[in-house]
Amino acid sequence: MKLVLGLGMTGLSIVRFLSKHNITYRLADSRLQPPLLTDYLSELSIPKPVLGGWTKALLTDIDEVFISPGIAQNEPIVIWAREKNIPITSDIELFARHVKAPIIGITGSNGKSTVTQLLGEMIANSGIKVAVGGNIGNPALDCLNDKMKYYVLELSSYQLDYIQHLNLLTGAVLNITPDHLQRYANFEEYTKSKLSLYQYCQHPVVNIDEPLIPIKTNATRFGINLPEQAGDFGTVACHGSCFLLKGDKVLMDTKKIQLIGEHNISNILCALAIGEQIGLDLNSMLQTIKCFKGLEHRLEWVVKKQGIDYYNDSKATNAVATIQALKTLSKRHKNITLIIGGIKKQEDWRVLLKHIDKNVAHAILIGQSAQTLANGIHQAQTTHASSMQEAVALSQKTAKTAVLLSPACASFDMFDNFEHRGQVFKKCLNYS
Ligand code: UMA
Ligand code: ADP
Repeated sequence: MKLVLGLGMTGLSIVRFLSKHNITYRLADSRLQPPLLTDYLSELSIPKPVLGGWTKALLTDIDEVFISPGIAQNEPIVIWAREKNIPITSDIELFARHVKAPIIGITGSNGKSTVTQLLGEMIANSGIKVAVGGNIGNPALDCLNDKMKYYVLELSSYQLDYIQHLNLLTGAVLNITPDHLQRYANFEEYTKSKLSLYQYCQHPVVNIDEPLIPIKTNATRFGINLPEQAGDFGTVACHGSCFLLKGDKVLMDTKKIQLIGEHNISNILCALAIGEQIGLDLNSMLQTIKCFKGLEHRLEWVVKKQGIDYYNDSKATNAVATIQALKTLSKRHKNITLIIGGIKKQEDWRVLLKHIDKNVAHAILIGQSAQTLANGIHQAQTTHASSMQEAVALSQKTAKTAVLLSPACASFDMFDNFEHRGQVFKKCLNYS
């Protein structure tokens, strides 16, 4: 019998799959009210899930554990299963055992969802059936469909940690900067987790701007600077404009791109490099890039009200993402009003604080980390707000040019998740 751990999105997708294939399972979640309990009970109902604290008895008669990514490797249940030599497998590996079409894997600390979505749209716009899933919010097993010719999967480090076997046609690690360090002994372990994606890749795609990524000789390469080799994707600045390049061939003026920021140019180059790997037509990919507006909650321009531009970057849950947002917007707006704060990750904020002092006129501080931020910000004015409503109202009174919600933090102290936080922000602006 299989043991399925976790009744969130992943757990539900696993039990749906097992039950469709008449594979018997036991389902357990350490929470008394797991988020998808009602969905499970209305869809499958038996076997009844085992809820609350885990015991060793859960492993009786189990030959394989399918684990949800939110469950850390140091949880006793994981240790007990390893002691009994019971294999622990992710939903991604189970998916890969059954899939018929090639898989493309995308990981990295920031930009995964943007690249996964853009690449998916590039493939779909070439008239090829493709499914986009994984950590982006659509469990891989729910995407399985024999009509698909490709799968583009966003893979988190949590998912990669529970994979032993996977065959990726191609894939990329976009970048590696501190994130989720509460789950790892140190940054080196987190880096190893991200780089493990390349163990499974037939045709690696690498970001030559990321020093932590070893450059393999058979890799397709991309980077912000002038390409070094004919097959590399890069850019060149010329007479005040910037152009996407493949080798020395000019592909497109970046003015035609709707996404903003150098980080998004890097994301676009990665999608182009992978698209090229799988033989997509360059012109068709460039057309998709021109039309791509980006995903909600990622440096998303929301509205202009009384001369002030409002941006929702709720998905910025670490310092690097907020730094990129400030770097990008400071080229368009002076004296930014920043709404920032939440649950701080285990990361160094010194560079972030410097960027705030340099580019922000007024920082409105929310959530658990408000006081830490207040202690570290010296040039910008700071005000505490106890809710998003209060933060937005304050921003409307004091903003000079632009208001940016870019929290640099996880959202769970005040919201269900980053989507909820972004939606509340937009609702406060009467825009949702
Ligand atoms: N949990 C328990 N007890 C359990 C099982 C889970 O307390 O028995 C807790 C976990 O510790 C975690 C939470 O429940 O805090 C959710 O974990 P989960 O593994 O049940 O999550 P799922 O609903 O299955 O969603 C997961 C991904 N979540 C995580 O990795 C935490 C989703 O990514 C992903 O979209 C989904 O699978 C489909 O593949 C979310 C995420 O935040 C968006 N990912 C992290 C990120 O992007 O930074 C890695
Ligand atoms: P992920 O899926 O890795 O979290 P997203 O595409 O959802 O990535 O973007 C998350 C946050 O990171 C957003 O604030 C976005 O503006 C920022 N971001 C996107 N791409 C990059 C990048 N290449 N480098 C740094 N930050 C990025």
